[in-house]
Amino acid sequence: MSIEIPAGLTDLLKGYTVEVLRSRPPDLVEFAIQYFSRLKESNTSRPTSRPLNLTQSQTERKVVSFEEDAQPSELSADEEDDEFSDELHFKPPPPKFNRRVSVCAEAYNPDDDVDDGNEPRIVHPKADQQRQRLQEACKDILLFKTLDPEQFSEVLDAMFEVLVKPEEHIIDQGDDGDNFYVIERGVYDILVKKDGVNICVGKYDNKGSFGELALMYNTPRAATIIAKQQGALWALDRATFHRLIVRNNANKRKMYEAFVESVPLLKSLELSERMKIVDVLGMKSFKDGELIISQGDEAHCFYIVESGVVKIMMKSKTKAGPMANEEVEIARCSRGQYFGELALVTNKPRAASVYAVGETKCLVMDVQAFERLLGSCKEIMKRNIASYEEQLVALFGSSADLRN
Ligand code: 1OR
Ligand code: 1OR
Repeated sequence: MSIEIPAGLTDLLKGYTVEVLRSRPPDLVEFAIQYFSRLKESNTSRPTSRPLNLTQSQTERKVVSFEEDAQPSELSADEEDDEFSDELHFKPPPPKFNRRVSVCAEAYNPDDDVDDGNEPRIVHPKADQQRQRLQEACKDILLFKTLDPEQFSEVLDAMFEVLVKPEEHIIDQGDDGDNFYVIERGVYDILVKKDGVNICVGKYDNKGSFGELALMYNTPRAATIIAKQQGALWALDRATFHRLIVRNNANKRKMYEAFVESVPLLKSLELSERMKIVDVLGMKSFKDGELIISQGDEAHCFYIVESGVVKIMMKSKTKAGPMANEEVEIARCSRGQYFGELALVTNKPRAASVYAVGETKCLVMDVQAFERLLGSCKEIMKRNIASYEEQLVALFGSSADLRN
């Protein structure tokens, strides 16, 4: 007896499987309901009966993969049909599902998650100029700092450009996570619901990244992100973020667990809180004499010295005479000590400059992570800041005006 496979069944299941591999949904059944409902909607509005690629018609935002001078990249129907067996995929961006599906709030343990080397690679081809812009936008992204060059290149390959309009919601609190975003340009408000009301708790101003938490911990989006003007973002799909960034966190935790435990400032935190800090930390190396913080600059990061030494230098802006603007060394920090907190706590420009003394490595945290994760350490920082004031007077006399 032969069983006839209905026409279209293979394609149908293949399309669904590809979407599952790409989006790694926490609930396969709920995802299937969404996928096939959309397929049905799409088939009633489209004449073609090709298997649905959710991204072709469903993305709400304008996604730009190529500039006018980009190389042609359209796939032939055959190539597209072949995508399941191919190692390298040229894909349109993944969908944004607006409806919440159930979310597993279990703590993610990167140690349990091993790369079998068989997962598909997603590539959005880019023109040279476009890739340069992408590289520029990603050069200071802390989450990418611990990737090796090959992994970083894979991340860049997989990213796709998203143009946004004023008041557009990039992320809504409570949704499932689809992408991680790096800002190329634009201002974005961060809103968090308190007693049912959205409160603006911060903003991104033409730099930074967001959307990592839901993808890292498989939790609903923790905040709403709204574009305040026209802007451009680079998005990284959930599956690639998972494969390259989340898996890398297992190594990061192993490397930094003991060190972070030894940092006096972080002593009062639970182990799980310290691990969350490690997950979002970046590591930066500085050469002897390199400027790490410049007095008067706007502040974006907080630092902990991992190895080497930094010196803190301050200059007076108001002192007249030959000593005006001359930098004076006021302190040094070594392994386990932190700096760069003052401007973040006081919301003022950097009060001093900081330079590396010899080869120095620092752990770096962005201001949003600082606010989110170090709230309970702020009292300790504030006590130390009070002692800066006393030392300021002791070092320069009560009339010294070294602040900006
Ligand atoms: P996500 O995937 O949860 C929303 O989607 C994103 O907003 C989140 O990842 C972070 O990247 C970003 N609390 C939570 N998420 C924040 C916060 C934040 N700031 C930015 N995001 N807080 C504000 C800190 C200035 C704490 C609010 C209590
Ligand atoms: P920031 O964000 O202002 C410069 O960037 C950093 O230098 C500052 O945070 C502190 O982390 C660090 N006064 C001001 N900043 C200090 C001081 C300081 N010591 C370290 N920083 N002191 C008083 C100056 C006479 C303390 C001197 C021991």
